[in-house]
Amino acid sequence: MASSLPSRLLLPPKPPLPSPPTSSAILLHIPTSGTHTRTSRFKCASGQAGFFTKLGRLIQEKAKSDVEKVFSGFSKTRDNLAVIDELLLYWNLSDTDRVLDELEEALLVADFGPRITIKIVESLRDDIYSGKLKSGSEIKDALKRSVLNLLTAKGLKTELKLGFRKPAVIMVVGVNGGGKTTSLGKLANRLKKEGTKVLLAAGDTFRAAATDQLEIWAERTGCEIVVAEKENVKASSVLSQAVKRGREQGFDVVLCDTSGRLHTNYSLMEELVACKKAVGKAVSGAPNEILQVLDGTTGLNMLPQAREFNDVVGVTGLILTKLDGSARGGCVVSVVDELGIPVKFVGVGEKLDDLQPFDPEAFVNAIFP
Ligand SMILES: Nc1nc2c(ncn2[C@@H]2O[C@H](COP(=O)(O)OP(=O)(O)OP(=O)(O)O)[C@@H](O)[C@H]2O)c(=O)[nH]1
Ligand SMILES: [Mg+2]
Repeated sequence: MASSLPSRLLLPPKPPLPSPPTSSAILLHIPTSGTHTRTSRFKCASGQAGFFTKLGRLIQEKAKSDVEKVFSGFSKTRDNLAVIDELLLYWNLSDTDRVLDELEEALLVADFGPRITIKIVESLRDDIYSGKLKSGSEIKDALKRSVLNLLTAKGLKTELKLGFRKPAVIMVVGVNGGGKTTSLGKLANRLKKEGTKVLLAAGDTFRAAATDQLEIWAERTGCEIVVAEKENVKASSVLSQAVKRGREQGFDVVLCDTSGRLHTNYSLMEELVACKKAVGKAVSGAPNEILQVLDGTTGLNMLPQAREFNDVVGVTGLILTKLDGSARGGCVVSVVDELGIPVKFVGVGEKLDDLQPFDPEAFVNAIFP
């Protein structure tokens, strides 16, 4: 049971509420260790151009410098798509139909989904026969451009939207075993590295082991955690307590873990609605983000899951996990195209740093080097 763990941080007594800021922009004091504090480079201003907007953007910009990592994560997909380079190397006009058939197959194998694959291949065919594309390398560039267009066409923003009220609240949801807790731990690590004061909330109250698992992440990332103090506590009450604590103790972000649930289980989906409401009652406007974790290895089966969660709680962003394993990266494109929900992060391993902000351009360059 979680309560026997020495690492567990029980809720400390409530400190007095912080006094309101005297100007529209205050510097955030981020505690480091002990009694020392350091001043964050972010300014917490009222309005959208404040701390959270900058934080979301900064984390996003970091993606560009992490391209190497994304490359390693997508190595399987790259191997699958390498055949395209061979095909295009020896391409000549008379061979077009055969080459495009094989290209179509490669995209399907990489989980681009039939609709998107046909869209891409037919547009290439038109451009080849109309003389717009005259060489293998031009075809490859056009292929990359059309994938990038699919990922960006709906104007979806991939950066975190954290609003402007502290604490920002992020709920992580999804079916069992997709990688919610791991992604939440990795996200805590990223936010912490940016000087953010992060509180974890152990909202998976179904299994004691779930709390233990999150406590390990709290230790690894140096974040505080709120857990249920006894058995049979409702998830909504743990989350509400955590968000209140976050508000009272000046946390910047509260990350809420939730239990895995099948999208077809009505009562469990209703529980998620209760969690969302409880969080919103504790801090108005919360949750700022509801991130659904989708297991990349399930391929296109993830689509109905995402649709259902989105219908019930309104998903604001996706985290696609396990893209380092046997996942096929084309599913990223299918998900964005079919659901119109932005992918905000991709999971490319089990280590602390293996959560990458999703950058469409870096992604396209990673899978079609
Ligand atoms: N290779 C790889 N493994 C991952 C990734 N993300 C999570 N995992 C692994 O997937 C397994 C399940 O991860 P969890 O974080 O426990 O998943 P969960 O969604 O919280 O599971 P439940 O709480 O049981 O619903 C663990 O073994 C993780 O280490 C990833 O990006 N890559
Ligand atoms: Mg979990």
